[in-house]
Amino acid sequence: MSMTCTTCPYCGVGCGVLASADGTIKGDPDHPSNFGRLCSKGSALGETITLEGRLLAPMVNKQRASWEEATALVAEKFSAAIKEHGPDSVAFYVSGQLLTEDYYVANKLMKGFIGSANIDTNSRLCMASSVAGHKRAFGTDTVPGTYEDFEEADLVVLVGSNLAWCHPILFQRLVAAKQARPDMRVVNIDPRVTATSDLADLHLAINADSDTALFNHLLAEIASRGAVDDDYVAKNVNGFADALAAAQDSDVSSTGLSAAEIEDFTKLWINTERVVTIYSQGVNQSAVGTDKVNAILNCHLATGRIGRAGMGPFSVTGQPNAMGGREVGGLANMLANHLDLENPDHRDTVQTAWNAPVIADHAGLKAVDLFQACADGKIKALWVMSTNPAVSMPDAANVAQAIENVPFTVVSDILKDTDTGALADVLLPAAGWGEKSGTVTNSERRISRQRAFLPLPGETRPDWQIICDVAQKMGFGEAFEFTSPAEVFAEYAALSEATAKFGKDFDISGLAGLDEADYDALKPTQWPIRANGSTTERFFADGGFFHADSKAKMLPVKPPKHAENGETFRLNTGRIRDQWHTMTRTARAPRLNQHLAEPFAEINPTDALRLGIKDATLLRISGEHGSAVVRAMITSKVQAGTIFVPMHWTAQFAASGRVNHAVAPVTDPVSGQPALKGADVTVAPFEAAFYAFAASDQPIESARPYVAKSKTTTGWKAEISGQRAPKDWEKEARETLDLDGGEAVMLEDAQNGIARVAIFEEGRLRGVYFAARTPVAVARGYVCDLIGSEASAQVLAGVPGADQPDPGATVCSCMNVGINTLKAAISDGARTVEALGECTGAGTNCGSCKPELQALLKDIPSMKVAAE
Ligand SMILES: Nc1nc2c(c(=O)[nH]1)N[C@H]1C(S)=C(S)[C@@H](COP(=O)(O)OP(=O)(O)OC[C@H]3O[C@@H](n4cnc5c(=O)[nH]c(N)nc54)[C@H](O)[C@@H]3O)O[C@H]1N2
Ligand SMILES: Nc1nc2c(c(=O)[nH]1)N[C@H]1C(S)=C(S)[C@@H](COP(=O)(O)OP(=O)(O)OC[C@H]3O[C@@H](n4cnc5c(=O)[nH]c(N)nc54)[C@H](O)[C@@H]3O)O[C@H]1N2
Ligand code: SF4
Ligand SMILES: [Mo]
Repeated sequence: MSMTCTTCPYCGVGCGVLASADGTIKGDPDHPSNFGRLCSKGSALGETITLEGRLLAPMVNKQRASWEEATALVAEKFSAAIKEHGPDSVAFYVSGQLLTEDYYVANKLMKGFIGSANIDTNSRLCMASSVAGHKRAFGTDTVPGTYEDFEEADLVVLVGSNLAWCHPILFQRLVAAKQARPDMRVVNIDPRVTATSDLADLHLAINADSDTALFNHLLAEIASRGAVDDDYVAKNVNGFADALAAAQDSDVSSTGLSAAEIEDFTKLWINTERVVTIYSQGVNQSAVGTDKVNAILNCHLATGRIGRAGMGPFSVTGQPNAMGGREVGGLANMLANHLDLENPDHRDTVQTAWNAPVIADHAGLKAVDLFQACADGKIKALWVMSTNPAVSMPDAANVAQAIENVPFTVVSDILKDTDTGALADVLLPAAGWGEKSGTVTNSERRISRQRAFLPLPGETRPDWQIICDVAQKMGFGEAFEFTSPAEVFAEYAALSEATAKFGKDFDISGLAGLDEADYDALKPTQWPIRANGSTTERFFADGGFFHADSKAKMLPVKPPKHAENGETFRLNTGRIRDQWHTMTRTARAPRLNQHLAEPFAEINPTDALRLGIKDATLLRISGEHGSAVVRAMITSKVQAGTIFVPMHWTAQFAASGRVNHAVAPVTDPVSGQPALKGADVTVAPFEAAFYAFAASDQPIESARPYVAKSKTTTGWKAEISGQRAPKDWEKEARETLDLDGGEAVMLEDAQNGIARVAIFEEGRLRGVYFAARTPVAVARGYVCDLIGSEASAQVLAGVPGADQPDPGATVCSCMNVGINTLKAAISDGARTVEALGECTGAGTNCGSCKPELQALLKDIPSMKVAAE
């Protein structure tokens, strides 16, 4: 079967993928992001392209409608709101997962034809502080370097980035570089120990939000130890003295680090010329995120370590097209092509190029304010595309209510049932990955093609086309008469020709005039691509910044005071290795549900002891506006007084585990980015009367207060808890498993609150239900594998017989290797990740679990070695 060359739809690494319609997926050996490798999520893409759960036709008020009816209604409602209440009464909330062509037309419609800048994106929750920090320092939103800089650096500092799980292929490139050059040093700055910390020579568990204090200290030491590049600063930088004064004035003790740790870091940084500082959401998602970004940029500017091989600050982007969205101007405070909304020349040029009736002349509402305006009744029509704000926004329960409060809401998604889609008046079926075509830009400014290799299912349409249909029905026909993504891209490149005169960093005028065939054949290309064919691989080595005087600006930044938590906890949130955001795609792949199958909180042993929380029991996290219930994972990886909870779970998979219910909508005053890593919460045990584990060949349903479901290769499984134990366990089991018929075999010890039910039909096991007063000990993988087979009542033992080993919780999802298998291999003498791979297969496919294998090797006291 022929393979189509496309790009992974998940993270901002932007890996090249070879895909075919039968679900075969391979890494593209020729793509400069990944050279053939894929991580666990990329490798499992073939399992996520099923049509199960897909939205295949437009729906109006939950009834099937034609495209004609649905788009006419959307156009009519938006036009009516604009006519009656003005252009700022409508809004689009879009996504860094849209393709550039989708994003371009959405932005054009809102800013140039509706005449409002009320188009904001989930990138506000993701990259806004980096964008704002870049603009303050460089005069524009530029990522100066390239991925090769990671490999060429002698020191890589990872700040607030769990690269091992969130940008796995970049992490693997870093691991390989460090293996090849063992002198390379890696520092990881994160309040928490993560899979990334394992690679680090130095892990700095700083207090939350004290990054500015640390980098200010570094700047002061750079100055006092004579490491300033005076020539570079004199020629290319403003604001040095003020920034230094602020740095000297700040107190590094708020980091909570020891003097020795601080000195190790300072010496390493100052004495290593080739240093790359990679940063991500631990920096951005904060009420002081923009200042943290500038504190980092200050150190690189003061030393002139920017834009040269192996040197520079590097903001790694989260979503596949976070960068493309920034380029087309998809944020409420930006104009297209890195131009400024406030600049009349910029506005004129864009308006003329678009031949637009109007052009927005003031910033629109940023995400948190946008949903507040929905709650306040100021937004009369809202269109959400390719994002799930009812889950991913802070204060999510109120955001859901705010969306309900909007008189007319449209949601474009690929799925029928999402938490946000449930609130929509109109649901529009979008074509998904593999079905649509366009471009995305990765973290290193590289534009790659996504290409279709599947037919459009049902009545789905690509997002750009849906937007153009509505624009045409609103009366903006000519400007939206595109018939292909290539035509959209051609116009975008032509706009770049018109805006090139402003001399901005972003320039793709060299791609103007690309025809369909050229577009189809477009190879991964880094911008700028200027009309004269020139490019800039790295920016700013010789200055050339984008402020009026071509100089960069160092900012005086003040760290926030470190507040002791007292009774409250600091709630840190983020990601796990095998799920993507609100799980609409990754949770369809059973192998991705094996790694961490339910919402949890990492909590420090001292806190757990104090609160009376035992491992694997449940705890409740309460914020000002709402709460969540998740599993306790007791570990000293998190500091006392803090907990870490993943962001992924939704009403579809674990309604109680929606962590954003407990996160307050506090934002950074400069960027408007929410402080998703720093909510104040209280933590208490959730008093469960019973814990249950269920597996069925049917979807599991339960109204109990804690239910976390996931798909398996044989059906579904769930973890369930309640505060009152049922009287009739068989009835409870049958309802939960959705199995009326067949024969139930039961084991009950009423006195100890233990009940085990297995349901058989025609000699096959259809479902099991294990309940106990304490967290149930069952070999989950083993039991799930038996569903649908001719198992015996022996299954009620919950563990395999002595002749069959229990592999334990999955560590390697590609090769399906469990922790017990790995531990056994280690006690049999495996001492390296490679040796573990040879005897168990773990880590030999995508390699995403290698950091965990490494951690296991470190953790387990080597009994064999002692015996030798
Ligand atoms: N598997 C997977 N990969 C993904 C995604 C996914 O959903 N799943 N999403 C993608 C997207 S959109 C994004 S934005 C990226 C995010 O990628 P990352 O930013 O790497 O991931 P996070 O887990 O959100 O947060 C990173 C770390 O910040 C730390 N942190 C919290 N507070 C602070 C602080 O005050 N200072 C410092 N220095 N660190 C702090 C947290 O402990 C956490 O380990 O991942 C992308 N890749
Ligand atoms: N507490 C906490 N909250 C967070 C974060 C955190 O670290 N902590 N991180 C934040 C960050 S960085 C981000 S990026 C956001 C992500 O949060 P969201 O963007 O809300 O999450 P996704 O699950 O990626 O949502 C994408 C939606 O688009 C749909 N979709 C997929 N493909 C297409 C398509 O081609 N067209 C259309 N129209 N729809 C499609 C999917 O089914 C899904 O419903 O979450 C933010 N929220
Ligand atoms: S690192 Fe993984 S998720 Fe990210 S683009 Fe590459 S294959 Fe996709
Ligand atoms: Mo993100």
